[in-house]
Amino acid sequence: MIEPYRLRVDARAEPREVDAPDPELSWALRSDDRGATPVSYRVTVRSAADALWDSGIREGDSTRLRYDGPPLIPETSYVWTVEVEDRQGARSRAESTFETGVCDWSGVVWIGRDPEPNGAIDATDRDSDAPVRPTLRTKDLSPPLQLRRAFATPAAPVRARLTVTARGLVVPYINGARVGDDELLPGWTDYRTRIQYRTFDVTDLVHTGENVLAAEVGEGWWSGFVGFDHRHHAHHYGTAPQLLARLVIDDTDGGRTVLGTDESWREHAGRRRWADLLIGEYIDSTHETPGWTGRGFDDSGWRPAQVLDADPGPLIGQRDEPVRVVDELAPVAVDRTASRTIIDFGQNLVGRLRLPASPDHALTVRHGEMLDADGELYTDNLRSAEATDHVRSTTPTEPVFTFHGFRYAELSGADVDPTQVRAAVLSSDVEWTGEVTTSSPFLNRLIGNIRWGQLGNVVSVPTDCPQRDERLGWTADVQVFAPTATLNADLQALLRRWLDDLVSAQLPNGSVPDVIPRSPGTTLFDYGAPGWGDAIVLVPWTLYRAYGDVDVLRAMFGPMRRWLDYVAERNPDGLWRSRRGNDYGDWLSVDEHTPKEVVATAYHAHATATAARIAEVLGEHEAARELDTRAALIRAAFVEAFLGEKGRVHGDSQTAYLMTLAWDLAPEDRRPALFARLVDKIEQRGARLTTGFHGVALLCPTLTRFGRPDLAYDLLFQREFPSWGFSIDNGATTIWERWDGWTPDGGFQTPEMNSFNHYSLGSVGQWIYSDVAGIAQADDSAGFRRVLVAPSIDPRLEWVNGRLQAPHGEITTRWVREGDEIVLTVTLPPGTTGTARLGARDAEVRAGTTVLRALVTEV
Ligand code: RAM
Repeated sequence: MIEPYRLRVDARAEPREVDAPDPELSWALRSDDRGATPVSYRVTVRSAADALWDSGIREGDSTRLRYDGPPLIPETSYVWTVEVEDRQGARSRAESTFETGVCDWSGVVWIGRDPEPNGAIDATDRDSDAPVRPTLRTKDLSPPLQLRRAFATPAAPVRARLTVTARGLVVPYINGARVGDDELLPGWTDYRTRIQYRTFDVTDLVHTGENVLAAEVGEGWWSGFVGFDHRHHAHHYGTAPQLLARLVIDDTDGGRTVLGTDESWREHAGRRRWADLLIGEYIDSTHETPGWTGRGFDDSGWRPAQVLDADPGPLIGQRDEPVRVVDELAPVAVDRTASRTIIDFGQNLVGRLRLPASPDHALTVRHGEMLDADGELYTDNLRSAEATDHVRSTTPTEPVFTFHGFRYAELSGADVDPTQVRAAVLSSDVEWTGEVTTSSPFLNRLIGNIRWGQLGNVVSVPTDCPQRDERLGWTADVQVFAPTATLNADLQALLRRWLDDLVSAQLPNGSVPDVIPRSPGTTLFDYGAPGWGDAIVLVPWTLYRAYGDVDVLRAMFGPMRRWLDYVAERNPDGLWRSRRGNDYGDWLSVDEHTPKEVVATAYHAHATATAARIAEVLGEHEAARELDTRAALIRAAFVEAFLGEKGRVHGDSQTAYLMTLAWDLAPEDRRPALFARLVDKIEQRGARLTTGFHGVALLCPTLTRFGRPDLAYDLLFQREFPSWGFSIDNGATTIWERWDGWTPDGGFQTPEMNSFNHYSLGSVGQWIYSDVAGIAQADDSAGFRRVLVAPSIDPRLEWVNGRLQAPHGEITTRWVREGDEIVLTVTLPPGTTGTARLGARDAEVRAGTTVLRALVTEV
């Protein structure tokens, strides 16, 4: 029997905000039967009242289907089922739910604080005896809003839904209880083109009689500090935060009450005195308004909220998993002096502290990734991000409208028990789908560092770094890391939503900005750069490969062609010499420079060839031919301009050879000489790399592909500078931005740009899946439908275990030494087939478990 599981609607589990008319329903398969083969499937959708749609029995082993029934009704709960039949005729069914989003916003408006300072409370009050002195930046921040509205219901509801969002960040409450556990809601999108809303089931929170709907609202990305543009620090989208909420109560008689944000709400500042993503949060419970989120609170002294915008604007249902607290860490070490306590959490992480009460004095918490030579907190690399919280509180508490990237926290100003402090880890709460564990603790640490880098840099948006005044959606960073990230976790929904922002940001001339969401305050990054702008082609391709998502290719095909045309029209001879935007090159390489026209032209060839493959997948044969021809011309121009007679590429850097080989830029007969030169260059340095953001992703895969996996492993296990191992031996628990972020001789690299949590150089994670664990797929397979399990066996490893929750089901691999043999075990889900390879031995693999053995001497 084949069992469907992991039911998804538009790549999310049980979403409540589906606003597409034809959501995609998908499922994975599992079975205990070897060779289990699905032969048909059938999907049904029903609402409480009606059976709505029955796909009928469909032949085949597909695990996804678009809804194609009568129009879905907004704000309705649906149950859907999928039934799968195997070859023996056995059937198995699974069931899940989804709800449709809101399309009628009448009566609901954006509300916020009355900007006039003549109301009952001066919103910008600053207490003269405040325990915390405002800084140049914090002096202009206003306290987050506390907004509330009481209402009465004659009877307990049969169904109640709260839909909520903010221009800013919101924490909603009903009758004193926090609604849901989303953090940083509604996440960061290009708010000018889309603002996500969330819907919560609040049936159990609404009671008969008096009820209170309340919310705290902070500035967030909307009006707080974003990035580092010194001409435009804050107020990128608006000047003050706003709330939009809609509560729908269905009663037993079929009646429906709708109430939302309007002028009947009241507002008052409370214990959060200021809050900003980059600066930090100040909590002072002497300003507490106890009980304000619940019933029986007298808000007559509060002033009316102001309607700030009657137009709901570009609202969309939340597309991806929300940010949540996904982990909590306790201190691993504490260093106390008379003036301060430094807590070490043992892990560079992203989040904020959960603090014990400090009723009498304000506790000041500073955050840093490293300690300096004197054992003090190192914060120079945060640039203008103050990353400082202040808390005077009668109860244990934590900030909610800020986050920090840190391993160490320095406490001062109040005496609290540091062992009671916890670090709450924030991340987009996606499913972690992949893992590799090995017999090498060192390699496991590297894998862990890559994973922690992803956790901290996928907080609603895929960012470069989470700590300094940057935290932007740099396109190249995600472009190079996505092949790793999409195996580690299911990022399909998140990256698709991010790509929507990328398309919105594309300029009319086709150029693609360097950071997405595009910063509305600056045009600094609008001019697409090689490897950065190419994300418009390469990220969709990665999503297709990882998840079999053809729709993303369809949606992105037009925009990606506009980008390629933009480059091609300005560089008709194929060499990308003109209009390279900020032209970063092989960013942060060491000791070797790759000429920027080489990087640019190589990327242009690669992106154009990839677009040709995309066209082929989409059945756009003519476009595919045209793009193929173009790619061939660019390659020919590359060879002509940059390939020397003696197997040299212009620049003679590792990255120059890697791009030429990995992207098939040179004719086949010239590749052996190029590869020999690459190997030579690496070996001459004693198996050391020089690659930057772009070259590094190609290093181990290219060495393996052309026959030197041993050298790839040498680089992987290298401990001397520059290497991943060097950072680990110097205490790294995440991937550093730069190979030389810290060295024994030079100390810290320039504080101008020195993040210790940047995932880009962690792109080797993809190779660890494919070639260390053997979790890979055939070149023309997508969504791991046809696997190619061919791990490279290396003497430094005794065993390796791999797991991937692929879209169709779970794949596991294991190889282990047993005496003079290597034993490879591959387990596949129903419907998945492929090849396993051990040395010269190939075996067909299919659903269930296959074991392959070879002598160590043969592999
Ligand atoms: C840095 C970012 C990012 C990189 C750009 C070019 O500021 O941190 O990693 O893509 O520069």
